[in-house]
Amino acid sequence: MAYDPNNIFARILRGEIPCNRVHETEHALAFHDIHPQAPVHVLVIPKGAYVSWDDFSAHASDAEIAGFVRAVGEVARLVGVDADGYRLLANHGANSHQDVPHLHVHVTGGRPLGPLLL
Ligand code: D5M
Repeated sequence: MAYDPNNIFARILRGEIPCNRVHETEHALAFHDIHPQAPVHVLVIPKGAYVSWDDFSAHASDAEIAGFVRAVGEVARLVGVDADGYRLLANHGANSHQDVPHLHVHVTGGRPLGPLLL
């Protein structure tokens, strides 16, 4: 899938649309999900133009990948879910019901989440 430079997260990265920011680094931006499904529901996105985890892992530099992965861990600590546990989820493509075509990792927690429902 080609990257759409006007997807909503690209527009957030360009500052055209506001977000409720949690964390920002050289390689990543994190903000609260607009439709939270748990007491903590934060999205972490890379700053580069990658559609999905598949695209990112194939094409991003090692520095971007390391920076992004670190940022996810930092977000979990910043929002206070590291001690009790949290779930990471990234949707890829049509079968996963990926809505926004810019890679994002959902960080959810703040309550027992139960087993992963497929
Ligand atoms: O999840 C896409 C997620 O993106 C979904 O949980 C809603 C969220 N979303 C959509 N627009 C916004 C804005 N503007 N701010 C914050 N969160 C947003 P997916 O994995 O693609 O199904």
